Amino acid sequence: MKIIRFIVVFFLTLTLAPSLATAKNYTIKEVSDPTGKKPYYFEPDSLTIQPGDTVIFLNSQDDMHNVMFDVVPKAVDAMIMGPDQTKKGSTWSYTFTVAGSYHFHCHPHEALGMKGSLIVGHASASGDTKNVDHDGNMN
Ligand SMILES: [Cu+2]
Repeated sequence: MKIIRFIVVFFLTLTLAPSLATAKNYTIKEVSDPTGKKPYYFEPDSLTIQPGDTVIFLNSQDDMHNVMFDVVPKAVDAMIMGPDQTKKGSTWSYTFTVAGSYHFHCHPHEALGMKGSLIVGHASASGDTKNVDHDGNMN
């Protein structure tokens, strides 16, 4: 009987351990520094995570930021966009399940260079991403 219990525990561990061990949370700060070299930016502005991980976008000041993904892997079927974040400490989080390359920006500060990129699992091969416009159209 001991050997059967060992076998059951062994296979349960193999089955459950990866999903329990791998899901992580990452934080990307939305930073305003109007007198600095870079007035508005994401920190970090590039990040590699694994499928199932969550990214928390954290507003670092009482200023208006948001997050919209304008390049996503082709398998993503819905627009990925957070609400306006106006208060220091406000967060918006998203769990990424589709592997590939992503680009995002903040609407109010896009022209000022507030952009970032994300790799989920592995970078997309050439031609495996699509663009998303501000109306949610994908091409
Ligand atoms: Cu911004």
